[in-house]
Amino acid sequence: MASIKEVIHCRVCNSTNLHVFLDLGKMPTPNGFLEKKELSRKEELYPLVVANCRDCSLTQLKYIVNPEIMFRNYLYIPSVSQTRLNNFKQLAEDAMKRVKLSSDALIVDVGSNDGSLLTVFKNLGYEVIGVDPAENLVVVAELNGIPTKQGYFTEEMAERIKRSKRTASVMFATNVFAHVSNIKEFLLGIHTLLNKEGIFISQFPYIIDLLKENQFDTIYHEHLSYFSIHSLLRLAKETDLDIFDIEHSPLDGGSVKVYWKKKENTKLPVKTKQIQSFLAEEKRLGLFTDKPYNEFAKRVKKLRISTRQRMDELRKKGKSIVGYGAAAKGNVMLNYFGLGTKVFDYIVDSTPYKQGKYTPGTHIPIFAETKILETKPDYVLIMAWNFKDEIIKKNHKYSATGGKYIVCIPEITIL
Ligand code: JHZ
Ligand code: ZN
Repeated sequence: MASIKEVIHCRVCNSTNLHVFLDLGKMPTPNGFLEKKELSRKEELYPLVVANCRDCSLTQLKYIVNPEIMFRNYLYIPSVSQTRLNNFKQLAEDAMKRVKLSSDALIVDVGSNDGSLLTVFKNLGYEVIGVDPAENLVVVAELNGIPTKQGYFTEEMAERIKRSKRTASVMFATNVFAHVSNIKEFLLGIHTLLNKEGIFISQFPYIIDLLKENQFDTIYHEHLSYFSIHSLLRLAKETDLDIFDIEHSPLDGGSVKVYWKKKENTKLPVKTKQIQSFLAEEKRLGLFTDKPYNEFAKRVKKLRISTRQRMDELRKKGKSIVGYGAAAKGNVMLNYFGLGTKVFDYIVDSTPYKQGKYTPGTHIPIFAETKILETKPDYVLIMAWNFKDEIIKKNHKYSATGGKYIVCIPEITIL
């Protein structure tokens, strides 16, 4: 595959009626952190352009980057964020309430990263298997005691796991669905590997929250799709899977948990009322019209201007500013706003693999979190705004010495 491909047909309904509503410009991939020796090399930049399908309401990227460039060596891990680990624990408990697991039940996580979610099940004595394309993380997961298949989840991979083990009672894909180009094949794989009474839980940021809260920074090359429930149900229709429940969660600024089962499993009731209420809200907000997307784009452009102005003012007053959380979303914000080393002295991040590296495109150095108390900057801009509460709580000593926080989603605000 070439390094970049234009999307002409909607991933869900095949329509060509795609309406581009926001162009965030060309930028490096959001987890393309650099070593010091790489700083002088020219970075590869890719267009970041997003469109909504007028026929099925799927929001999607207009250009997709070859996944091998983004995922083979991956620096993001979930286990450094307690909020995310708590979510995994809740997801596991939720699954166990919904399916009665026998002692030989198999649990599969697709996009299993360092194995954090499966560890919950492993500690309860269940057999687990992870699937992940990142070679470096497969090594980490195996060291954590989580058997992991390296590669992308396809029907063929599902067959292989089924043949070597058995079918799965519970399957997960948390923050993975959006990353998959051939989503129909992915769901075929789920159908192949899931057992008759099993459930599949997918969790991902919800388009409604993204639009309402100006979360433009969750739009990046790794996220090919931004699902509405309408688009998801349309997708489900083409498979032998049913969506039987949907729940909203506050994670990552607003996510949905979507519960799937095999059509042949009639024991699990479909929560039609609950599903209908999501559909009604999407209709009410006009997701099939261009309006909410165009209005969002307008607000995002304004946010760019207001944030740059605010940062400029602070720097002119001689204030020091650092960033908190070298998140993928943080890199989108920095690149789109055009904020680099003139504004930020450094960024801190709890991920050991990111420390000592530099942010893609903007080349800001990344340090361990302890640096904040060592240098006591005037302002800390929380780029991982989805973990704002966890970060502020953990750094109470910084606030106690007069340090101030800034967030720029949904609006630029000094807390
Ligand atoms: P976080 C990644 O996005 C990429 P990112 C991916 N595409 C996706 O969808 C989401 O994850 C799920 C740091 N941190 O999780 C850790 C601290 O330093 O919002 C992370 O680098 N101290 C798979 O990268 C970053 O912030 C802390 O106390 O936007 C948060 O990144 C905490 C809580 C976090 O995902
Ligand atoms: Zn469509």
